Amino acid sequence: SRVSLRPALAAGTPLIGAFAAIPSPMAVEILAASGPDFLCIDGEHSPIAGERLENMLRAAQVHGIPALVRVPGHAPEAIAAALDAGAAGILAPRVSTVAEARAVIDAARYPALGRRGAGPGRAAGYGPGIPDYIARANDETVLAVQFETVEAVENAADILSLPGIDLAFIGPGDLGVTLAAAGQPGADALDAAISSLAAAIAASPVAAGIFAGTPAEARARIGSGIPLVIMGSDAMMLGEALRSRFHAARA
Ligand code: 3PY
Repeated sequence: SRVSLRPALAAGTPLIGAFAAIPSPMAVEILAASGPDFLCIDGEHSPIAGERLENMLRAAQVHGIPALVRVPGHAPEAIAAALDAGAAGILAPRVSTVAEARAVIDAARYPALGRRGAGPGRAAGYGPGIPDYIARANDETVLAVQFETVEAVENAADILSLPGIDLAFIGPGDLGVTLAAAGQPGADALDAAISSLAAAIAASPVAAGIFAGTPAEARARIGSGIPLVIMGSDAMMLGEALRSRFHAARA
């Protein structure tokens, strides 16, 4: 059964999730059973696509947890494949210009908003549900764009004025890297860029989200008015838990 994050995003409900980066339906089941509001399967930085992606989506659905998919880039084929496989929505990485945002909207939305192809196999139950799915998908699937470059900070307001985007997700890691490359290293420049993005998003009808490395950071972001947080990944948390256990056993 399809679950939709859209009402929660529209209401500004705090939503805490994590990246599913381990390319395994079993890892998704462990993550989904651990209490997230949603999860985001990471096809950008992990080797996840095709049938494996489909099985990871199935695993999340077994537990009733909405699963977004971070696609590897802006290729319409990858965006359509994730949505057709039953993703609750997609997160497009590195959206920095209006042209890039338009390309992603085109791929993720059916006409008139975009040009998504009408073959939603698994997402529509493989058959009679297709017309109904196509009629509802623009209102029910999530299109999230990731702001993570200096260019995105400059273009955020213009990008957010385009119809069809539900969520703007801030990536502090890449943002810090691109700020440093532009001659603005350090925490203060990063904080200023994040504040500028958060203000642009707050002034738009689009919901705000951000990556957080720790529970304390997640709480602080939610307290600052950014309701959706992706708190690390299953791979990071597995490493963290194992390191702490080995360390404790040897203490
Ligand atoms: C970033 O922080 O840049 C990320 O991509 C995390 O999702």
